[in-house]
Amino acid sequence: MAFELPKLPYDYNALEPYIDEATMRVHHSGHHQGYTNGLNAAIAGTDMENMTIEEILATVDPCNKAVRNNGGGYFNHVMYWKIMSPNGGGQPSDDLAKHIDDTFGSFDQFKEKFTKAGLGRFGSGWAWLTFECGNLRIGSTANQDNPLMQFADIKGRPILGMDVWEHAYYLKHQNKRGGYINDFFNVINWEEVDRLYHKVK
Ligand code: MN3
Repeated sequence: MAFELPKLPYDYNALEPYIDEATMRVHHSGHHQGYTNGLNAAIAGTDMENMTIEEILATVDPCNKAVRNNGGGYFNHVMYWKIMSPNGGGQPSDDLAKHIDDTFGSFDQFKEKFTKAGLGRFGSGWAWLTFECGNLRIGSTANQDNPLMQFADIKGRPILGMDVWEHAYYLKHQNKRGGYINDFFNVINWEEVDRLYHKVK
């Protein structure tokens, strides 16, 4: 069964002024559609047609660049749209908030470390917050790799992913990735992050 580009859970302009409409439009209808098409083409006629995207990523051969890049791109962006919201921002609550405080010291220290992970990824990639074996971890991956892949730079179940490709911010922020990351924090949908946290706990 072919993978489909999911509809955005809000309008293209809904994350203004933090994420601009033009970026959202080309990012979703252009880039994400491209990964979706590329994934479907790459798995056509293989056993992967009957697998979930999580199963595909957990077993993909690192040298299978078509599935690695397009499958990663498909999954990463499905998560990205969901973990942003026009009603986002603020901070997590309850046990996730406590877990973040216990692990990183405070929410501000978490934000600082997550920001560093995004700024420190040279070229294109993603910053991640993962949860596995009771531990929260921050890290980053190159290109469209993600923590479900066996060979990723950070492992675990992703519960928050931030796109740091230039296509995610260049129209509004040009070369200022830090400005985008700051804006991203104003739209993080902590309810969804919390759902993913409890789903894998
Ligand atoms: Mn992207």
